[in-house]
Amino acid sequence: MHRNLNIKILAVGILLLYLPALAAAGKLTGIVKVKGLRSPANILVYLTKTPKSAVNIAGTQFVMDQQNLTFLPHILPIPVGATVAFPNNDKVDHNVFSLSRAKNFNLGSYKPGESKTIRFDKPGMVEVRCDVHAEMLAYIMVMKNHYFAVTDSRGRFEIPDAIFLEQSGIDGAANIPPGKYFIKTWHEKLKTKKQAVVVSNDEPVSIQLDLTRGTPSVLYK
Ligand SMILES: [Cu+2]
Repeated sequence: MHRNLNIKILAVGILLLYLPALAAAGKLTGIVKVKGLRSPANILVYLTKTPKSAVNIAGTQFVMDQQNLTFLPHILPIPVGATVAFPNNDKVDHNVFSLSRAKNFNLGSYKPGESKTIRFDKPGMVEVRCDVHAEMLAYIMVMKNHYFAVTDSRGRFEIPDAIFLEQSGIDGAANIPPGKYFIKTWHEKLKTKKQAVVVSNDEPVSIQLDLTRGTPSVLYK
């Protein structure tokens, strides 16, 4: 009887020891440092050469808002096949369009309070502009998997970005399976950084990426 109890306590103890590691496994966190740019925010960080990700995009709701002659957010990563709404929450008409190879579209001019949607069916970078306001510019990054994040105001990121995915209608997105991948960055004014990264089941992975000004390379080769 006593012996059984002891074994049980031992088992629970071992489980508790391992739980923190299990919870963090398959998560990749890090920080991006930039030279020659005021802020390390709005940098896309993503993994390539991953197994196919199986996120359900049926109920997703991604939004590229228009407020005060600005697209919000500035950079919006979405899984390939997802739809993006472009609500006009401004006081003037806008005409959203793109000439990008991954998606060439023109929503035409539409009024405050109206919204239009577009489905993005090819991976790649989509430069979004407004035909009325030349200063309006944003990027929709159509991603091959859900292992991506956009840096916050301090340059921090976590892949996958569970909060962003959940807010966008993707529940229970899987963490990164153990393996060796490439981590890459994309920002319109920063040289793309690409480095190998190993994700294991044993411990969380944390890395620092140092970026300099320059022209980014394409999202996928
Ligand atoms: Cu506009």
